[in-house]
Amino acid sequence: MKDKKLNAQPPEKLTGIKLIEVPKTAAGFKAIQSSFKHIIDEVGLTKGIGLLSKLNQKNGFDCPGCAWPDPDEKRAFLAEYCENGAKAVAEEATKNKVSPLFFATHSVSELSKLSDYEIGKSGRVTHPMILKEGSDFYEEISWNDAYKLIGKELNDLNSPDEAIFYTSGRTSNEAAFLYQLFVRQYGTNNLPDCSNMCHESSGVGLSQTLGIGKGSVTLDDFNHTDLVIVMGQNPGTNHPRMLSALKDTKKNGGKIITINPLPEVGLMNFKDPQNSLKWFSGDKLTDIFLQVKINGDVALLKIIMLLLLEKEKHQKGSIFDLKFINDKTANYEEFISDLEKESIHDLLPQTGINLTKIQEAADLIAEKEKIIICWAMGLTQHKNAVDNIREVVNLLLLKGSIGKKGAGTCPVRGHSNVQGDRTMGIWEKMSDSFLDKLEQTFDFKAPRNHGYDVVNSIEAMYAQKAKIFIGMGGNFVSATPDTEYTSKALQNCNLTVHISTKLNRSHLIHGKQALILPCLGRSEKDIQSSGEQFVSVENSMGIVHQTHGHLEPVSNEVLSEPAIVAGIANATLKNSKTNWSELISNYDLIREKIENVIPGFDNYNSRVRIKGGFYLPNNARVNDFSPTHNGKANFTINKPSEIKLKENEFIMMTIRTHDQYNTTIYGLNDRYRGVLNERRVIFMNKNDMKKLNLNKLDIVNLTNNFDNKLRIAKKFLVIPYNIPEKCTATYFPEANVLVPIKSTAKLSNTPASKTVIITIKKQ
Ligand SMILES: Nc1nc2c(c(=O)[nH]1)N[C@H]1C(S)=C(S)[C@@H](COP(=O)(O)OP(=O)(O)OC[C@H]3O[C@@H](n4cnc5c(=O)[nH]c(N)nc54)[C@H](O)[C@@H]3O)O[C@H]1N2
Ligand SMILES: Nc1nc2c(c(=O)[nH]1)N[C@H]1C(S)=C(S)[C@@H](COP(=O)(O)OP(=O)(O)OC[C@H]3O[C@@H](n4cnc5c(=O)[nH]c(N)nc54)[C@H](O)[C@@H]3O)O[C@H]1N2
Ligand SMILES: [Mo]
Repeated sequence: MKDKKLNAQPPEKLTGIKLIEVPKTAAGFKAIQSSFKHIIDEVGLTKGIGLLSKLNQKNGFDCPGCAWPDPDEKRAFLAEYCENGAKAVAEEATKNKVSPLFFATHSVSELSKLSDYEIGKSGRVTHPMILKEGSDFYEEISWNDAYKLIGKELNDLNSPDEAIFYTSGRTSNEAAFLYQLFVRQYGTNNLPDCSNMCHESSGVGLSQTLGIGKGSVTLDDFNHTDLVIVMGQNPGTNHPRMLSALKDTKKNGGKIITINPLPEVGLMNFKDPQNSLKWFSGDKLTDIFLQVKINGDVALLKIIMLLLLEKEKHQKGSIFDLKFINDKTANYEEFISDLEKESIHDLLPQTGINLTKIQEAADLIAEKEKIIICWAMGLTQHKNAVDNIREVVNLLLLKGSIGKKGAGTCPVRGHSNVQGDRTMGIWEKMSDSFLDKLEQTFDFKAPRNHGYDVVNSIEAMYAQKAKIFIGMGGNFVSATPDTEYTSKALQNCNLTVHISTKLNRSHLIHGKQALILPCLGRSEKDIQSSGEQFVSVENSMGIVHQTHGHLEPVSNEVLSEPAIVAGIANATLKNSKTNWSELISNYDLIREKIENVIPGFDNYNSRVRIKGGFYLPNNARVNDFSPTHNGKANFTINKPSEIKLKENEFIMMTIRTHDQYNTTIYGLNDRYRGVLNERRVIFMNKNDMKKLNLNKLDIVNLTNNFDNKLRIAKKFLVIPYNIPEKCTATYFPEANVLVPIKSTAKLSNTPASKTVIITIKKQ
């Protein structure tokens, strides 16, 4: 086919915006209403209620929505779910099917012109499909032929390092373990994952300072804490069940400080939808709201710590936990002398907050001993993201708020098993001790060179150094930065393969040949030769537990993720000493191997059968910092933001609406921000609008000029909003075209998708 035009970006089309008042509270009755609407539309009422009753129950399946943990003991009577969990489930269990007939009647180029909302609503892929070289239509292919093609193409490469194996964070422990094992037996560490774009900065910052890349708190800590500081996170939308934990904090007398450029509705006020008596009252959650400018967090934390230091100097030991600092930490003196070089006056403009307000927060922090700090993408997706995380740790260390009840670090993870996938070895730079164990257990030589992360993978495909892309879940082209560049990179490949539940844009922006391999979702039954299987996942607080689907699979042709990995491995690896077919006959056998390789999984098969699962070891939780280079918790020296905006420039953060799951668009509303039926919007401060002569709902084009390359996103509607001056917000994936591939966080290489420098022009 000549001149096949594929659209890597969502269409530049407006959908009919309606603005409503920003609601005062989150959740409540509206949330129940919205859950049921999505369930009924996608799944039907009877099947839908059955589904919700199994969601996050101990005998049910884990919500594919987020990685927030379930209560250890008490679970909600009807169901432990939230509005957005219900939407996630509805999306997966949808009645709509993408069958071979669908593909025969819809060309790839035609599908690429649809919006992501429309593509996703097409439904679940039911059969393995191939797009042959030069064709514009996917056709059915047998599983065997698909495996053979992958095996042949992989074996034809000059080096295994020319293949890339991406993972999105929904993949179970069992599937992830087999996948990385296959990839390493094949001969590469090219295992990028969505974490590279997500909490990589947390992993780097926490490992350096505390010796573990994961958070230290448990859910119960929220019942015992004096103070929770929530930074750069919008739990009302992205982790709604976290609001129940925050409500418990308040009930027990704890306080909440929120640090965010936006007064996100869910965090400010919350009505618990699980508690009908509360539907009409509502709880005030945030006690002090610090409306920080985008990327002003290091400056803000430094001011807070300077204010604390002032008090501490009056009376030694009154504010800082000197015993903890002496016994457990290193670099305190260096840290303090660096802090003293900073001036509140110079730092203040970066925060955009008045000093009295910050003083109020510092006074509250000063008097508290048990502090939890929670954060998500608002801290991790900046150029100095690792500094953000380390500065959070500095504050906790000063207060001795780590390794004790009611205190610690809480990076709130995204995908429901993103943390587990890392534990299983999905990482381009796993430690030698992990690789040694893997080699011993499976009798092979594992590659030791570090592999490509997400950004390196895109650059390698663009430069044609990598030629095959295989995605275990996810939607690479829409989730990654610099959409046009990345789409070129994928189109350079000989073969692109996606193991997916639902149709998405990455199936349409393809290599010379492309495969879609449809897999079972969380909610579906997984039957292998020894009978029905379950899989396991690890949540944001390090609890490993089982998840067990109950629905009939969407078609007889879809396979489980472990079965697909085994199929590819059998067709690719000539000399593997692993019996792949046997491993997938009974997932207990996979778990036995995991137990051999990974610390903390002793008696995996029996402990995973205990209702509620088991905790993995966590050194920071017990104040053991031996895994750091000096065996201590480390204070670090971090720099405030270096961004200097020119007169006509703005800083843009790319965020999620209330109606999307990353690149999966559930609907076109962002109810909590008062926007209905439109995604192409830019939130701006009224004063900035005035300076640019812009009115509400004017249409503008956005440009970014990083590295002297012009990137344009056209047709966005201006919305006046409560956001600091010079700061703006748009939604991804629409705005991803503006995120420069080379603009990444130092040390973690995470795309800086919350600090995009743009200019704004009226159309
Ligand atoms: N329903 C639903 N649930 C989800 C997801 C979803 O898309 N939909 N995605 C999942 C995934 S993978 C993830 S990683 C998480 C994401 O969860 P979040 O991190 O909550 O998601 P974002 O929409 O990126 O929101 C970032 C928040 O940080 C704030 N922010 C931006 N820049 C700054 C800054 O410089 N400083 C501060 N202090 N704040 C800032 C924004 O205003 C916003 O409130 O959610 C997970 N759960
Ligand atoms: N500009 C900007 N870009 C961002 C972000 C941002 O805040 N701003 N956030 C980043 C973050 S935090 C993340 S985590 C990434 C997310 O990046 P990804 O994880 O790559 O993207 P998702 O949209 O979560 O992937 C959705 C697809 O996964 C497939 N899928 C769903 N469930 C399953 C399953 O059970 N098995 C399999 N095999 N496939 C399944 C479906 O086909 C669906 O279309 O995006 C990043 N991109
Ligand atoms: Mo994420």
